[in-house]
Amino acid sequence: MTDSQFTPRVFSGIQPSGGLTLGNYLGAMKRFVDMQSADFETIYCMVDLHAITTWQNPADLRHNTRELCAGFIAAGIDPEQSVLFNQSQVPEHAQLAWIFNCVARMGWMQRMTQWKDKAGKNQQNASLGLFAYPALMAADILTYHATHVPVGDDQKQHLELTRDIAIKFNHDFGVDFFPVIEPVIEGAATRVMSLRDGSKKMSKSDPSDMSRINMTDDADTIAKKIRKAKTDPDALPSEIDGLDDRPEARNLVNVYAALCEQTPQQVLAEVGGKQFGEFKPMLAELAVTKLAPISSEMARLMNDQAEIDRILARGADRARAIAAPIVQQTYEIVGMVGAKNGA
Ligand code: AQP
Repeated sequence: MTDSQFTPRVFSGIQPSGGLTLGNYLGAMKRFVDMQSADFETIYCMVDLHAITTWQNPADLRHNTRELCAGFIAAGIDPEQSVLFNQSQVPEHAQLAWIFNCVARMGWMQRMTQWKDKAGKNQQNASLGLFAYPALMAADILTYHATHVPVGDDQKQHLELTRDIAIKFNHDFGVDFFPVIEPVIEGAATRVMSLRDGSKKMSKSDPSDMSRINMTDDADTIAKKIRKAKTDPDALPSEIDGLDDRPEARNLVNVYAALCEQTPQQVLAEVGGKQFGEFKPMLAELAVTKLAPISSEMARLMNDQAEIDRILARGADRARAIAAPIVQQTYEIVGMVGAKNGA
């Protein structure tokens, strides 16, 4: 299979499982905006079917889906240029996920670290959907024959599994039908860590609100969270090597670098030798400058939820126009009988 067989096409998604965090923004959404201006067709999705793999209050799910849509647009996604929609409005995702449930192997799923982390010690009580999550993710991507998938570092293993599913499907059915995707994991903040524990990822579902910066936090809250962020007593180093074994310091430097679009080394050249008492206010000011326009635009967009729903419905129509023929062809390859399924 040659790469040129497939149109360069970007797909990625974010779960409406809570408010957007700085981790989602720097690891994913900011990258989505960058790719929109490049030479790609871009498709971005609020993955609500993924969100319900853990319990979601229905009213919260509706609110979070609309707020996430507002976040995409406020961050710079143009719903005319990109296809922007929520997953459940395009049934082809779930249809292809079932086929992939029958391609993926139990052993592959059991190795997934996200499954182990989220199910924890209570795997018997976790939902079957949480276990099958990566097959749905593969379907999200491959139902558009996407070639490039920008994500944070935590999703790397799921993208490798997507490649394995595409390769096994193509091999089992003797076709060159699904592309073998390229993960795009780039930037200074591919894994933003918790502000309370430098060994844990910043996450919307962390029980501690102090562990994360939410895109809807006001300036005082952002400044307070950064002031209280866990650090160590030493001054910042001038060289990257000086961040070894200092996960909290590394995290704050990476966040600063990603926000001002520099490398961590460039940041250290500027701030090396400073104590956290001096660096934290610099970081807070930068974060507020970059995030405040996004959060105020999100609030403005949330005043017209009917317009958000129209954007999502229109995006879903455009998405289905791409996805439906690909799922139809998949059914034909697999041997499903139906009026539209060929011989
Ligand atoms: N801390 C992070 N640093 C960098 N990137 C991150 N992403 C998430 N957290 C960080 C990236 O954001 C995209 C969307 O993630 P998701 O919402 O689908 O699920 P997640 O990775 O499980 O994110 P959360 O915030 O931790 O959600 P919950 O708490 O619901 O599980 C992905 O590209 C992800 O890499």
